[in-house]
Amino acid sequence: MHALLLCAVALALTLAPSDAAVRVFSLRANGLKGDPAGNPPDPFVKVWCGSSFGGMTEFHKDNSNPSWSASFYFRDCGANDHLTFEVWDKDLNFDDLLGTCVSSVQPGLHQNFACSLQYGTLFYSYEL
Ligand SMILES: [Ca+2]
Ligand SMILES: [Ca+2]
Repeated sequence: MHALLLCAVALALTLAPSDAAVRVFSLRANGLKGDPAGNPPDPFVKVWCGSSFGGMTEFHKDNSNPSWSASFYFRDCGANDHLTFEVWDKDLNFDDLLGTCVSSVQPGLHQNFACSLQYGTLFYSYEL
């Protein structure tokens, strides 16, 4: 019984948001550029908070205006750490980097944060 209770408490502590945890969600972009032949890109995004790599979104085929469903949770990332996004075009051999966005994490909920790329705009939301 006690062991079960301890497990439940440990789980609750693990899942509870803390002061140093960042959740990134609602990634989307518009106006992304594909190849010179005019084909749209197959975009996906890689996400970091500080030095922690959070992983990458799914990619969307032939889509200059994607909305990604993936969200990211950084357990040990807090105010003034850098959120970094790399937007990539998936290709057969070598993916192309379409742009990079870096911002400094601030407390609170931030929705539809916009970052201009060379071609197009990346939008994301995050909460600290
Ligand atoms: Ca390409
Ligand atoms: Ca491609």
